[in-house]
Order: sequence, then C-alpha cells, then structure tokens
Amino acid sequence: MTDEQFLFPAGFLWGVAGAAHQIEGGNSNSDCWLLEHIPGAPFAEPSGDACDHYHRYPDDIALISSLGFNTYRFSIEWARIEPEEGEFSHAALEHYRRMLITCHEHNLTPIVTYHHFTSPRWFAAKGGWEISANAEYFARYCERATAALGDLIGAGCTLNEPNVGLLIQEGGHMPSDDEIVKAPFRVAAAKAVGSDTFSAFPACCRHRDARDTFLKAHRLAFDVIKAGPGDFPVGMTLAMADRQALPGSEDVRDRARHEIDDVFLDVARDDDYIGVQTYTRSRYGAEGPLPPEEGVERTQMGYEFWPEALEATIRYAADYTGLPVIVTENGIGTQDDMRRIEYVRRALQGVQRCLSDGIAVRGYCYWSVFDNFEWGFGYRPQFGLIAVDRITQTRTLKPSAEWLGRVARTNTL
Ligand code: GCO
Repeated sequence: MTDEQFLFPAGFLWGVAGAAHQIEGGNSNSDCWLLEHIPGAPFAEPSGDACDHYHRYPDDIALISSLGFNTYRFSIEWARIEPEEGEFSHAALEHYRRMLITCHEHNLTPIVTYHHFTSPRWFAAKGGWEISANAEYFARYCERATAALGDLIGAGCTLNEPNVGLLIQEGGHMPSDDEIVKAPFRVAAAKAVGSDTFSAFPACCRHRDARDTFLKAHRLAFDVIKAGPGDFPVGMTLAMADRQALPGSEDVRDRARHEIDDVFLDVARDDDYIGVQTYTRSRYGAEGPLPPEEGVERTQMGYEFWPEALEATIRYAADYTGLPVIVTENGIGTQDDMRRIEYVRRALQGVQRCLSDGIAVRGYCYWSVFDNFEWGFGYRPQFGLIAVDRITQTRTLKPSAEWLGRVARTNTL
C-alpha cells in the first residue's frame, strides 16, 4: 500500500483543535487565570489576550475552513457560562451559539468540549473536582449548555483529559497530592477567593480524589447531554501515551495503565466514541517510567519525538472499549515546521494502518490550530499550524497548515 493509493473513509472528520482558555483571551473568571497571577504558581506567564479568539472567531473559523478542514474542535467556557454559582449568562451562551452557526456556515462539524481544564473560580473555591458531590454542578452546567446549544453541536466531549494530572504526576513533573494541598500558591488562591480551599485542575488538585469525581461527572453529563436537544455522539477524551515496557517490566506498565487509563476506559464503554489524545510514548522499567533515552530527538515539551505512539493508543483504546475512535488531539510543539509535517505524516500513516485493519477511526484533529497558551509553559511551545503575533494578533500560516489542509481536502496523504 503506498500513501497515494490510500483514501481515508468518506466523511472522515479532518479537524483542528483548540480550547477556550488557551486561545480566547481574557478568561478572567476562571480558576486558572487567578493562579496565573499568584506568585509561585507554576505558570511561566499569564494567558492575557491569548489569541483573542473570543472576538476574532469569525475570521478564524473562515480561515480553518478555507484551508480544507471539515471539523473544528473547540471548548465552551464554564467560567463564562456560569460566572457565579447558579447564575447563567445568556450572553455567553449566545456567543457560543454564534460560533456554532459560523462553523455550519463554513461547513465545519463542531466538536464541542464542555470542560477543557478550566472551571469557574467559585467551583475551585468549593473544592473543585476533589469533592464528589461537586459532580452535580458540572452536570447542571452541561444541561444548561446543551439546552442552549445542543441543536447545533456535531459531537460532544464531556471532559478533556481528566486523567492528565495522574499522567503528569507519574512522570514526576508535578508534586504529589499531599504536597499540592500545602503548596503556598494554593493556600494564597484560597485566601484570594475567601475560602479554605482552592482546587484547580490540573495545577493544584488532589488527582486521586478528582478521578472519582470525574468518573461520576462524566456519566451524569453524558445522560443530560444525550437528553438533547440535538442528537450527536458523546464521549470523553483521554491523555494517552504509548506505554512500552522493557522486557520483564510489563506488570509495572500494566499497573500504571490500569490506574491512569483503564479506569476511565471502563467508564467510557457506554459512550458513543472514545477521544484519543496522544503525543509520545512512555517507557517502563522495573522502577517505573523511564526518561527518554540519551540523544533521542525531543520536542519543545521535552517529549520524545515518537509519532508512532498514535497508532498504538488508537489500537489500545479501540480494543479495550470496542468503541469507534476520534483522534481529538495529536500534534507537536516545535519551532521546525518541517518536523511538524513529518510528525503528522507518520502519525497519519499509523491511522491508515488502523483503518486498513478495520478499526473504526472516525476522525483526526490536529492540536493545535494556533500557537497558543500552553498552560504552565506559557507561549513558548509552538503547537500551531498558524502562528499568532502576540501584539498585533496577526495570523500567519505555516507550511504545515497548507500541507494538512490539502490532506484534508483530498482525503489522502
Ligand atoms: C493537553 C490538552 C491541551 C494541550 C496539548 C498540548 O493535552 O494537555 O488537551 O490543552 O495544550 O495537549 O500539550
């Protein structure tokens, strides 16, 4: 099989992905914004104007469509829609309605993420995802958002990567749950909102407790979203790494995979699809996860350049759940756009192999449409197909934008 001969299935979703806090700008009622302004919190810089997508979405959506994509994955912002507990903003919901209408005008299927890490401050002040009962707040928000937007949604993701905190902790890049609770920046944030707690995901959250709340919240949200209006596939997205064990360390790998992925996949089995988000592989030795080997190519995030990880995670998620897969994120932070094209080309060859083996892969969304606010790393990592000038907000296409747009238009590599 040569690349040229392979056509992706008709109706394959070719998308780009983004998230509200990372591109909208001015998300000042969110838990993350507050933390970004607390000294000692793990943020290289504040998100500020981001890509001003909140105001520029009409041109941005037209641009995405003109490149050749047929899908746009974005998140709606809970902190804007329910700025205070129980107080819903019609204006914010209207804003997202206009975004959805704009997608349809440009023949883009909108994949809507209800929660992409950020929450309203009031939710963090109530203990956020650490408190099981708080799942009900999320379900109520999903119900209200669906009532206003559901007729226009193409596919829904309840939660984005609820397992990412566990994944980062495992890699040793985040303190333990106990240390997080005592972190001075978390204590300061609680004080700022007049509470005795402030749990923001994933920066300062007890991830073990959050896991149970997320699992419960997902099921509650799934039901209220499925109740309509609208009739679209609903699922969640997981941060998945291609977990490879050195010979003899399979049980170490399997234990980690159980704790971080499988418990979520178990709950996802009743969904319409599973959203796979993959960036690299993790290798396991007898002591646990290993750093990338000396001398291997690394991305701006420090990840090993390993585009083949996508194929492995699609196979794992599809096999484990029996569900169709949407690749809701895959991409690379790099300054070298030629390496981006190489990365995506190899990742898509893996998708082709999955499709050839009969695995139901429904779509591929590149992360990310723009160079954007990469959480704690600030604006340094460049994941975008499109560069954004931080002062003028001018958008500049990279060669990868035109390359992947052509792949999308022609449905072939
Ligand atoms: C995540 C999120 C995105 C990131 C992306 C690049 O995976 O953490 O879904 O918000 O920006 O993955 O790291």
